[in-house]
Order: sequence, then C-alpha cells, then structure tokens
Amino acid sequence: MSEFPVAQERKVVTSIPGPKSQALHARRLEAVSAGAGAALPIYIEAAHGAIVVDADGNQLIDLGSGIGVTTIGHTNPAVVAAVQDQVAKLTHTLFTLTPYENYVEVCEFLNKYTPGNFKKKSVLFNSGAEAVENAVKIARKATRKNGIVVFDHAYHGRTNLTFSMNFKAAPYGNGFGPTAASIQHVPMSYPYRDPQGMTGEEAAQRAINYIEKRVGVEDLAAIVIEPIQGEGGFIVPAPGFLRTLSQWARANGVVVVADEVQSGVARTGKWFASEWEEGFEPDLFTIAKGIAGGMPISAVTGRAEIMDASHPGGLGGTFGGNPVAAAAAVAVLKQIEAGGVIERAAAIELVIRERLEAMKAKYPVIGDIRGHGAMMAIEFIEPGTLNPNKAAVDALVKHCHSNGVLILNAGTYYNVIRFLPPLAISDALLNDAMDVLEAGLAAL
Ligand code: PLZ
Repeated sequence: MSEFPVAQERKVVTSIPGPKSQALHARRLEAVSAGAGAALPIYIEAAHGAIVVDADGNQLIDLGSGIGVTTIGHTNPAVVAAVQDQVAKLTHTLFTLTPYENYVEVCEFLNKYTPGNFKKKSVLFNSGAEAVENAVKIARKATRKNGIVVFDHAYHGRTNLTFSMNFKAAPYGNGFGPTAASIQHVPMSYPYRDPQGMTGEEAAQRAINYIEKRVGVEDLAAIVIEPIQGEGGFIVPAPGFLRTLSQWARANGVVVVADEVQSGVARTGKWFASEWEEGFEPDLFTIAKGIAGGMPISAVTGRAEIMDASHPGGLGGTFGGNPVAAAAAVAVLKQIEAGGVIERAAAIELVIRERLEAMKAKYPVIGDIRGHGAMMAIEFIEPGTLNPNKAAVDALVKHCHSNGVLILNAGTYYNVIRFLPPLAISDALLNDAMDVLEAGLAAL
C-alpha cells in the first residue's frame, strides 16, 4: 500500500470525535439542514486506500467505503490521474447537446460486463435514485404498463418515486408528502427469518401469489429487486428465488430490474451480484456507487429493445454522465477488466468470514453471518431468540468508532452490522479491524 500518501494503519490520537471535529460540527449544526443526519460526526480531511483521516489527525480503518462507493480504494492512483487529466481538458458540455467519447466508453463497458447474453444499451445519470427512477420510466414506456413491484426490506432512494419504493416509511418517506402510485411491496426471501426449510422456489411462489392477487399481471410493468439487499441488511435470498421470479416475469411480459447500486461493480466477487444466482436474468440493471471511485455517476443498462423504447429527449438531465465522472468510471472499469479486483473481493470474504464464524461460535448475540465477497454482514439477536438486538449493534458501532474503525449498521430492525471495505484494504488492516470488533463483542 506504499502508493498512498498516508500510512495504511489505524491511529487514534484524540477522543472520537476530537476537538476539531466537534468545533466543525457546531458550525454544521448552525448551517446545515437538520434533515441531513450524521452517523459519526468526525470531519474527514483525507482518505487514501482503506484509511480515513479526520480533522484531528485520527486515522480510521474504513469498513464502509462511504456506503460501498470507494470500492477501488480511496484516491486510487489511476482514478486520480484520470480525473486530473479530464478536469483540465473538458468538464461539461451536456451529453445530449454535444456528446463526448468517455460517456460512450462507460456504456460500452457496462453493456459488455453486465450479465445477460443479449444486445444491451445504457444511459447515464448522477445518483442511484436517479438510475432507479429512470429504470422505472424506461420499463413503463417499453411495456405501456404502470405497476411496479418491490420487496419487503428494499431500499431504492430518497426521491419521491424511490422513497415510495422503500420498505421503511420511516425515516425515508414519512411526512414528505404523498407517495407515488402503483407501487406494491411483496414478501422477500429472507432465509434467516423465513419459515425453516423454505426454499427459494417456495419464497418466490409466495411473492408471485401476492403479485397475482394484489397487482395482477395486466398492469404490471416491472419487478425491481436488489439481488442482495443493501440497507435492508445484506439479505441474500435463498437459491432459486431470483431465478423463479425472473422466469415468471419473462413468461408474463414483466421487466425485471436488478438494483445493483450497492451490490454491483466487483463488490461481491463478481462483476454484478446477479451472477450469484444461476438462471437469474434481469432485463435492466441500475448501477452507481462503486463504479467511479467516489465520483458521482450512475447508469441504467439493459436489453436494447427496452432501452430504445424511450423516445429521444425522454431521458437525460444536465449533469448525467459528466465527463470528469465518466473518466473516473473508465479508470475503475479498466482496472476491474484487467483482473485482480474481483479476486480481491473474494479473498476479503475469506478473511472476514473466518473471523466472523469464530466470533459466532463464541458469542450467542450473533444470529447470522451472510453475504458475498466484500459485502458481508452480521445479524444480531437476543441470545436464544430471533428478536432483533439493536442495542448490541449500537454498542459495537460506538466501540468501533471510538477505537478507529469506521463501521456501518444496516437492517430493517437496525440490528445488522455490514462490512463494505474498500478492496484496497490489506489483510493486516482487515484483521486489525476484526480484533477491534471482537474486543467490543467481548465487552458487551
Ligand atoms: N438503490 C440498492 O443502496 C443507496 C443510501 C444512503 P443514491 N444506498 C445508500 C442514504 O442514507 O441516503 C441506494 C441503494 C440501492 C438505490 C440507492 C440510492 O442511491 O446514490 O443514494 O441515490
């Protein structure tokens, strides 16, 4: 990790948050809307590789990547070089007015590396929510139908349409006005909480029964599903669930949208998490977060005939596929294509899984360990029950933060700790972070 200007080591030099962060936070409380929360109010000055440096000089091990964004690592040298080069050359034209090459190049990459052996096309936006909004527009336009099915525990964004698609009304939607119409939630496959022994096929049939009764197929445009749910708690559906759903959708003329905003782009040890399920064939993918090493850009990629059903001028936005963000995306995608990145995600899983399984054997608050690659999670319970244990998660998150490990919670019941480290993290740093976590468990 010597390519980074900051030593890849954990260093706690003040209380966390330290005095400089506390002063900045006081300013923030005066200036910034209360609507934007702050999970850990330490103010970050720099981040390199897998280390985040705050205003007080504390160095934290990053196990969150800004919620799965800096997958390639903070200030990945190729990304920095590509951005610096691009920003000095061309920062904006608006692609739909006067286009430029790297937008097309990002689309070519995504068309090639998303799963599905058919002709694909892409269109670029700025955020995950914007990609999901547009995937819904595209599916509705192509099918001339309105209904959208989403799943329990889902998260798709904070805009009016996407907060209406989230499972949790609080905190995302409640009080923010009328929800969007024609959206129906159906049961997800949640192996840890479903009836014992329920197969993926059975869980899919349960969802299909809901869809057929509550929505009907006549007006159903699309099913939108995260192949591994992110905010919901890294729920990995039982094998057979996604395949059965997509086969049913195909037979009924329903578009399947895989929301890979959190799970995509090398995160899970595959290009896209949808590949973990044999026979699952999404028509459209929404992609964001990890695609550009921290620069804001997102995409909808999928079947050419569905993507082309939208009329010229129907899709777009001023900043979508901005050339500087696109340059960063090309730099990330080239590194994944060159090899080693996806393999690193798989290797990280082995380190995390071994440590977590050992902890699970010792600490009965750990109910479940799940995930793929560098997208792993622990679900906490009250020992001997299935009752969610939010208190344990809160205590552990606090312990990790105080000891220089940046860790994120998740889950409908806030009882999940998720691991989304940058893939640039070394085994030594990962183990150091796991030692901190384990000390917190022992102290519970
Ligand atoms: N779809 C699957 O995970 C974003 C939310 C952070 P945006 N998840 C992190 C927060 O609290 O706002 C996400 C996701 C999935 C869509 C989105 C939305 O992506 O880039 O945040 O709009």
